[in-house]
Amino acid sequence: MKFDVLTLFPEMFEPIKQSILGKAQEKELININLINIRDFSKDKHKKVDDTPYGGGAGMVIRPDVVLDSFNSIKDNKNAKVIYMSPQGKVLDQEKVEDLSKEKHLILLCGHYEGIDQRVLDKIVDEEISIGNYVLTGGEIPAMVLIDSVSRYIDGIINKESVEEESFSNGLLEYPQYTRPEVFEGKEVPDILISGHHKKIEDWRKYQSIKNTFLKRPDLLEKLKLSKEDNEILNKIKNEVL
Ligand code: 4GX
Repeated sequence: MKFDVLTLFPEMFEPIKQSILGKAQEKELININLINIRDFSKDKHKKVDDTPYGGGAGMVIRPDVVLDSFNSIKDNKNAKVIYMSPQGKVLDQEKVEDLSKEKHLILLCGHYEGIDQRVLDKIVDEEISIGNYVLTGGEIPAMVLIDSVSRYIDGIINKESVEEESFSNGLLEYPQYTRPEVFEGKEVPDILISGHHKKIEDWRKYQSIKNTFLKRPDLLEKLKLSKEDNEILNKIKNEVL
């Protein structure tokens, strides 16, 4: 999968060169190409923005510079172009999984008061927000999108992890434990040491449903639980209420 990122601040993308995404790039499972929009300024001072027509605070990025940076990407006609913006639909796990099926994403990061609408109308396929709060630019949202989408690409993390993770089945995760068996007087739950796989599986399912009910009841409302899981939920409700 190829990600081209159009940004005025390519240096902000150091974090996604580390850890799992760093290894994925070494193995060429993903290719993250950073394009500095400023390189396409024709101005002698490398200026890319100007004051908004109609007045008001801040600066707006010029459409010509953005279009030239976009046109430098080869095969851009077959890519999906995403503008990171608080005006977009909020990214969720379903959207992440859909995007992971694309071969080529171009992520456009705005800064200041945004980008001239005319170039957005010309090149953007989709606006995506990472949440209902205002950031200083689209770079962190672009990294969030790349990170979440990359988890679905074969070979980056193991399949079981993708499937077991929070949200993939719509439920929160069960609690995890490792050595030592006793920590500050607190023991690991007996079942996990029993070696009884079926009982462990049932305990984990119970804990997942309980965690979701207690911490994120909003998630449970949208979920269609199986008859079995619903019975577990009713049992949990009787115990805690
Ligand atoms: N999820 N921002 C984009 C520039 C901007 C200004 C006005 C459109 C209109 C954000 C978010 C986000 C801040 C990135 C403003 N774009 N992006 N930037 N939340 O807050 O994606």
